[in-house]
Amino acid sequence: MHQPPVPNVARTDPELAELINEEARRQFEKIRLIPSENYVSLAVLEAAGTVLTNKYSEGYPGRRYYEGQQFIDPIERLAQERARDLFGVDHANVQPYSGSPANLAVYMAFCQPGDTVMGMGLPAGGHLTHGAPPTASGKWFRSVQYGVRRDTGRVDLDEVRDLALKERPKVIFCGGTAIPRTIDFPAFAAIAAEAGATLIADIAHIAGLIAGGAHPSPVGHAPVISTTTHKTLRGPRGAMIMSTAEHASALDRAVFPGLQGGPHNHTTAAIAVALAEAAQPEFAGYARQVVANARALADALLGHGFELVSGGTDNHLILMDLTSRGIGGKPAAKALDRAGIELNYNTVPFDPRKPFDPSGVRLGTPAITTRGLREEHMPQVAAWFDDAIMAALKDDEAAIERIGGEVRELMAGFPMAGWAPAA
Ligand code: DSN
Repeated sequence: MHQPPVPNVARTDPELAELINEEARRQFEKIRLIPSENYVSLAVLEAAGTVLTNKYSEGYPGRRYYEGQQFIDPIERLAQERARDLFGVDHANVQPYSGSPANLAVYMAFCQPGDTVMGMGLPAGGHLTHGAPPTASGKWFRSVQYGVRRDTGRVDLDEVRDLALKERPKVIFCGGTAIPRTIDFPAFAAIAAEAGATLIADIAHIAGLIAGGAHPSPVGHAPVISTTTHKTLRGPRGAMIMSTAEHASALDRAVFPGLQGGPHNHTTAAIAVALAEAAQPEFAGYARQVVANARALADALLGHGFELVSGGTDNHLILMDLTSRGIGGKPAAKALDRAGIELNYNTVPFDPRKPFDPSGVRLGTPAITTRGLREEHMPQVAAWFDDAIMAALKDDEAAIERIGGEVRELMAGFPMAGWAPAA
């Protein structure tokens, strides 16, 4: 059952309590490889589930539009201070509701509608909010997009520079959602400086790796850094914008009153807890292990003949092109899920297929690392992965079910904060 238990939900809304408990069990039993997901600690869960949700606090500590902020102000100040200390930045705004609103606030702080903005294309590994055509960032701005090289699968910095000098964007986003390689922040900073643009590092995927010293930091290169708090950073669902002192008030004004009303104080408290956890020495061990596990998993998958975009990984994430295996990303992801291995189907660079039925899958190791899996488990995960794909190609549901049972058996040995067997 879910931990902490939910006896009051069970009494007043048994149907919902059952769904919560079953989701906790599902998270316990599966090998969860979605690279943007994780397991938060019980302390983060507790903080997120408090009476802080009852309070309105529009404004910032010391400057609120509602009374009764005696305890909310120090909570938000704690979160800000811990973010500043952990990442070594001048300023941190911990109020954005999530990554997309955070990035919209960045546009609001630096751009006017119609301005030119630049980011990595979604099919190449960027994020929707980095100027993708169907989003506000693509519709309200003149968006130019860079990609990766066809031969290496890596960001083409020559293309970025040429495009930036030709188009002169107001902002350049680096970072994304399907980038398996180290982001070269100094190179992006040099390009932004030459083009007269402000560099925004979206570190949502790698924030935990940066905090734990397992990926270079953008601090000192990008004056503005946006991130979610729930991926490798292992906090609640939320976001932060960090910056140099110079940009602090423009960013604060963009978040509130520009885009948002009252901050979600229960989330702010849980972010503060997660940031304190990320400052502990064990967190650096976790971050290093995430990367070691991803490398071991990538090597094992390559050993089974799978094709990985860029040939491998430097971080927590692996992007796989399944074209040569004769299966689309979506049927593969669905079969793997039935086999107890959860990931998401994903476009790969230059994908000839549509985003809702793409050629690839995206996987990563933050969640399984939190559960305690290590390099020695990765060959088995890769073998199950291969077996499940083969079974899917042969419509062999019995084999898929057998793998699911074996996965459940393995994961039963790795405790999960948030779930415990019923007493
Ligand atoms: N949805 C997130 C991810 O899975 O990477 C990005 O916003």
